[in-house]
Amino acid sequence: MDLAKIAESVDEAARTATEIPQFSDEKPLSVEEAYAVQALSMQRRYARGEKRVGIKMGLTSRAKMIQVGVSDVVWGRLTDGMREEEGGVVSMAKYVHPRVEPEIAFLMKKPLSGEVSALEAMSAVEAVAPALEIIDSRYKAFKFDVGDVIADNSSSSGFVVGSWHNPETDISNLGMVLNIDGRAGEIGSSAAILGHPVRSLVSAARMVASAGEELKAGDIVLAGGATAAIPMAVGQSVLLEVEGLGQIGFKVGE
Ligand code: 0L1
Ligand code: MG
Repeated sequence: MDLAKIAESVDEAARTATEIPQFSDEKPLSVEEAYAVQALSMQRRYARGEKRVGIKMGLTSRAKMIQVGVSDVVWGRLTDGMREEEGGVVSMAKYVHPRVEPEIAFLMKKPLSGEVSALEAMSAVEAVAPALEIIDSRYKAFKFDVGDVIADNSSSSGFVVGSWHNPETDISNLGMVLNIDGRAGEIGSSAAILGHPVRSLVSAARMVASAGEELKAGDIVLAGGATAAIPMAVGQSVLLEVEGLGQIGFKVGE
């Protein structure tokens, strides 16, 4: 299998916001091959001038793991080009069929990599914040297997981060409400992220290490969705309220 060709195909699909057939229709990618494709496709973005700013963790809830048929979380890379402005307008033209989900973000103050305890992970955190992830599978009808989704940067496509708070804030069980046009669309808790968002950070350290990388000081880590994702549509007002961490949102434009 030509992994560089597959990487070019997912990168072009993301760059041009064009849907493509899933690769598993022809021949499924193994998890190892899929992460190699992801790394190659991200090299193409970096070559165009985008900078890596952190990582996202995905499939961090039991429900999503079962849906995609996996027993471990997945991860993807975040770049500065994916960052959307808090309170700004997100253009649908940049995306294929985007969905938004409520998350918690970590800001790293020290490098972290490998097998670490929850305590070690939290001691490397500078701050925590409410966040919104815009996931956008490049595959037709948002249909994929685990290899497809990892190759497609784990559906990572956009994100918004709110104001940073003290890392000692108790984030174990914060109420999270994702409002669309002033009405609660999804209601959940940060506890839905692997039981506690710090578990996602522990997994992040393990997974980047297996790719020969580390979380660096200044990196943002998106811990994973606390509820199901909501499909975005032009004209929507999206607002996330996180107990104790405040509100963030954006409007959806053409
Ligand atoms: O962030 C996520 O949990 C999404 C990971 C990929 C699966 C999907 O696109 O729903
Ligand atoms: Mg997510």
